[in-house]
Amino acid sequence: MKVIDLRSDTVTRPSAAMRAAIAEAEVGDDVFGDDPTVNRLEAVAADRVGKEAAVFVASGTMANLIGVMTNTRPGDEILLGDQSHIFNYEVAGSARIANVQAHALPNADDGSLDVVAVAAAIRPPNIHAPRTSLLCLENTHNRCGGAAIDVETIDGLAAVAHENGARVHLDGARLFNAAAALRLGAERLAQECDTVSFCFSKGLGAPVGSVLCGSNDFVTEARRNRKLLGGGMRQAGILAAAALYALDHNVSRLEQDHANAQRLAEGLRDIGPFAPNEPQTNIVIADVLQGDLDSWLAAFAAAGVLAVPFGPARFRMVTHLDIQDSDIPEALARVAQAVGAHAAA
Ligand code: TLP
Repeated sequence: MKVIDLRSDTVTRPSAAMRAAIAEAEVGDDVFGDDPTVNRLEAVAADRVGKEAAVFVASGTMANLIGVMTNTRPGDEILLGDQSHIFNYEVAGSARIANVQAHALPNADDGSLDVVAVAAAIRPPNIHAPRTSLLCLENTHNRCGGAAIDVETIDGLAAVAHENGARVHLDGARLFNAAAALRLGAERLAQECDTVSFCFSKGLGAPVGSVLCGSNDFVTEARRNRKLLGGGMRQAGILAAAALYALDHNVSRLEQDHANAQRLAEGLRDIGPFAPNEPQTNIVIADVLQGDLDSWLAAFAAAGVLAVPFGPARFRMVTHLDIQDSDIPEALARVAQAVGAHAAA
């Protein structure tokens, strides 16, 4: 039985063509700035999001941590959503390593933050207070069901941060999914943000890697922080080649993942004891209305459908480029069978 792995869009395996690009990559020592493939990737990536420069890093977590470190000073405060990846899933790196204090504001269901709440949270200069130096946004928003946050909202939040002397970092791990859903360029979505990160290892199907983009001065300093974290890589061109291949071949197909997520959510709704979101991109989040989450996940897994828990009574399924259109009805049939077996028991 073929396992239909919907745990994340990180589970993809490099295609034969991507492996060929990796095998053929020209390489050098990137810490010396000598790797031509990394240099090309950084230039292409910066251009794709409309920034002057980019630095290639190992992961989305590292990109965000270096983003926070480079945009702040120890003892500063950052504002971010209480559902954000940085606040929930990055092992408190911003507290432990960047030495900043996180002030979490409630994310709305659509992944946005309230502009009035952001303005109110930015502290005026005062000898007692930390400096609020950075606002972190996320698009698409993972825990808010892959929500694509519209450009007016991003621009409005960035404007309020800038008016009050704070910078803006955008965690764009799935920025190209947001761009596809909103039918806008990724560079437009990131335009008012000072720095933006995005990942090649999620919807784009590369095995490793993310980039952190911003001004030339920012990226020069970010490279120092990458070295500090042990993230200076040597013949990283073999990884950059996969990322370049992903940008060339796997961006234009993201809408297919979004259509599959919609079909998956509709099917789950019809099956019964689950209340899924209406996915805008490739992430389906479903509340479990009856029965126990762990038992459902175990029953799905026994039927060859993998999902992850995403709250006490909630699971997540993510579509990606290793999920064929025909896998969706098959996954739904298996889930329906598991539900039928549960009802009969
Ligand atoms: N998210 C992973 C898990 O950590 C939850 C996933 O499967 O979705 N920003 C966002 C918005 C992310 O969703 C992720 C990964 C990251 C940053 C971190 O990227 P990595 O895993 O490369 O460190």
